[in-house]
Amino acid sequence: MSVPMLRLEGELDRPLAVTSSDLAGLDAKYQLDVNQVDPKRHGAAVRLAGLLELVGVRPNARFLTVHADADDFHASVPLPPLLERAVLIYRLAGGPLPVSRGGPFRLLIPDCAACQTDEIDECANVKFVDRIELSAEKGLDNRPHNEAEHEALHRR
Ligand SMILES: Nc1nc2c(c(=O)[nH]1)N[C@H]1C(S)=C(S)[C@@H](COP(=O)(O)O)O[C@H]1N2
Ligand SMILES: [Mo]
Repeated sequence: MSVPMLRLEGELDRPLAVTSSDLAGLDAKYQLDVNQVDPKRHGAAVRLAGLLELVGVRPNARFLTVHADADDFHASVPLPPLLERAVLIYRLAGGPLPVSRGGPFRLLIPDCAACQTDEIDECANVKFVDRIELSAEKGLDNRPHNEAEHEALHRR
């Protein structure tokens, strides 16, 4: 089985693809158990800020787009609030984060707004993340626009 990779691309000094081992190798100051920021969730996580330090965000990057090509779900949000608090969950109990938990890589923005109430809402907690893209302008975003779309998404 091939090792899952997460690609970091766009307005970066050093675009890169990382594995969960690479994430585990990031400085201890960036590591946490997601339980510390959301008591309902479990798993090893790394602060997005630490991950982005590795690739060097260019000064013109203002948006961060999280892509799940697996199910064609994408969210594009302003970078500064994400840099402050978002984390990426990448392991559970020493193994890969299961797909049932949004693995192998899942973004989590602690204390985000309820679905569809703000630009940074629960819907932006993208599961099955395979690419993170930095850009000057807002990128691809197909989060649900209304309750009907939202319900349809949760039924899939
Ligand atoms: N890849 C992917 N990520 C996704 C979704 C999705 O359909 N596909 N749904 C989003 C929506 S609308 C919500 S509200 C949250 C729900 O995550 P939770 O069940 O872990 O709270 O996941 C988000 N992440
Ligand atoms: Mo949502």
